[in-house]
Formats: sequence, C-alpha cells, structure tokens
Amino acid sequence: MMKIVSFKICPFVQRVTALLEAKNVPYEVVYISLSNKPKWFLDISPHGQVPLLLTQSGTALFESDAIVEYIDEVSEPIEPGISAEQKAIDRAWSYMATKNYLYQCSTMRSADKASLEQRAEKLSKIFAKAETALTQQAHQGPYFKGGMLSNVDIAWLPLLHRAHIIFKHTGYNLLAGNPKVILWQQGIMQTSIPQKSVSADFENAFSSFYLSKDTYLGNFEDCPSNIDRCNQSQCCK
Ligand SMILES: N[C@@H](CCC(=O)N[C@@H](CS)C(=O)NCC(=O)O)C(=O)O
Repeated sequence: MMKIVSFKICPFVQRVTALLEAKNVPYEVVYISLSNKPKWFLDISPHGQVPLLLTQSGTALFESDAIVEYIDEVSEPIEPGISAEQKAIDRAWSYMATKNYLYQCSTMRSADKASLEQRAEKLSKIFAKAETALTQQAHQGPYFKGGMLSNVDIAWLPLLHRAHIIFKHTGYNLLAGNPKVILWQQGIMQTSIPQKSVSADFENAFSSFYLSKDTYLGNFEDCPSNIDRCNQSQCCK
C-alpha cells in the first residue's frame, strides 16, 4: 500500500490525500514533526518537505505536482478519456490554486486587520478568476467543470475547505463577492472528501494554529461587524 508522509495541516499533503480519497485508492499516512524531522525522512527526502509518497516498491516520490501525476498514471483516471488539451487546461487551473496555498496560509495567519484585509484582497484575485470561468461556462455545478469531479476540484479543495472552516468559526469569508465559487465550495464540501482527506482532529489542529491568540482571525470575541466580509448571521463563535 502507498504511504504518505504527512504534516497534519499541510495543504500540499491534503491535495494528495484528497485525490487518493476521490479515487478510492487505499493508503497509509505517517505523520512527522516538521520542527524535528526524523532522520529516516531526511535520508529519503531531497528537500525535507512533505508530502512524500512511498510507493508500494518503497521508492520515495516528492513534490506534490509529481506525486499527483504519478497517482493519476497508476490508478483509474478521476475523469476518464479527456484530451491532452483539456488535461493542459486542467493543470493550468490546478497550478493557479497550488501556487496560492502558502499565500492563503499567510493570509489566515495575519496578525492584524490591515494585513488580513490586504492579503485577502490579493488572494481574492484567484477566486475572482475562478468566478469568471464559472460564469462563462454558465456553471451548473456542483464541481468546477459541472457534474464530474476533476483534478481541478482536487487542487482547489484545500483552499476551499480551509476557507469553509474559517467562515464557520469566524464569519469571515475569504470567498466573499464570488457567489459561484461559494456554490462550488458547497459542492466540494458535500462530497465529504475534504473531511476524509484529513485526520479526525484536523479542525482542532488547524484552528489552534490559524485561529490562535496570535492571529487577527483568532481574536474575534464578538461579531466582527467592522469587517466587510462578515456575514452577520453567522459570525459569532
Ligand atoms: N513544492 C512542495 C511544497 C511542499 C511544502 O511546502 N511543504 C511544507 C509543509 S505545508 C513543508 O514540508 N515544510 C517544511 C520545510 O520546508 O522545511 C510540494 O508541492 O510538495
């Protein structure tokens, strides 16, 4: 069975486990501490980052893009029979998401209102691009390309799942102003792949890091009515 070397709240890891969940490919997860990386991991990981995939024959694969492509090649395609052109388009949409994973992390970790709003505004640009694409294709959902779950959904899933948790706990919507993206997020959440692709205590681990005393989002005691993105009906913890 494949093994994924993981860190609980890493979005790059979640993209890989989400793909495995979507395809029903069995896998094991091995968690490591990134502040105290074990020697066996450093010995097999060229850049010391997770995710790392250990194949059935024990080969270590690194870089989530390469791992996702490997999984696609060795298992049933998530979306059978798509053309080379469509694959290239899907990869491009996927890169748009994955290139912004770390930026979403730093947005959520913002220490004050000004940084949060400035970063959220910048992050919004990719959600607005997805909104335009969904509008152009007269999106009926529930997934990015309509009725069939694709690699694009899997690449965006960590962003959309984490935006969902932030909204649930704080009322702050990173997707504000992009109604079709919000519908798409609901479609993804309903698959339960987001929940299955992380550990049972993910939401706690995620919240203690991103909604801690050190972050602006973690310090909402009352409805943050001073925040434009707040949906008043849901913003109290
Ligand atoms: N380009 C890498 C990025 C992976 C990455 O940034 N992983 C982070 C955790 S989310 C990590 O391992 N950080 C530890 C380190 O860089 O030392 C990929 O796509 O796999």
